[in-house]
Amino acid sequence: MTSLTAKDKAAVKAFWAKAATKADEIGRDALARMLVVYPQTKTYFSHWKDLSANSAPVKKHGKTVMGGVADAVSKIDDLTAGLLDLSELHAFTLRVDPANFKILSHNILVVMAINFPGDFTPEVHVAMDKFLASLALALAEKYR
Ligand code: HNI
Repeated sequence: MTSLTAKDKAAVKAFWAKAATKADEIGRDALARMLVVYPQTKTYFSHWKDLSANSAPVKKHGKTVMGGVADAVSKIDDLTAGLLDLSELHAFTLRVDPANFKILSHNILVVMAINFPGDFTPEVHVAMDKFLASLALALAEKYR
């Protein structure tokens, strides 16, 4: 996986400045979408009664996840170090299969494209895809 260039990082930060204004909705919709499109992910949230976009836990966790994404944007120059604690949590406490990080990242991309069709140019798409792939890799770090 090629590392992020300065151009990628600039594109991510510029797009995130816009996307952040809708971070909570993006997180909610990406999570709800993941649970429908990749139903195997429901096993991690079996304690939630309602898994739809308008359920309180989905809204709350969607906001939490995007808080993690915002944190990663601020640590874009060293995601592995920056996300070490979060990786540890997902690996050892939550035991989330790391394959799911790519899955959630894909759903975040789709929801961003839906919400910002004009801004989500092919250049922004490749930068965000690489950033979210780097984020997924950093979260999978403690699994090795
Ligand atoms: Ni994830 C908790 C961020 C992917 C299942 N997750 C968190 C928290 C953050 C977070 C932040 C709260 C940590 C804390 O309590 O201190 N998760 C992220 C990010 C990604 C991600 C940035 C990838 C983009 N998490 C996933 C995936 C799954 C997942 C793919 C499962 C399919 N995460 C969880 C679960 C929790 C969680 C489960 C605990 C939720 C709870 O109710 O305590």
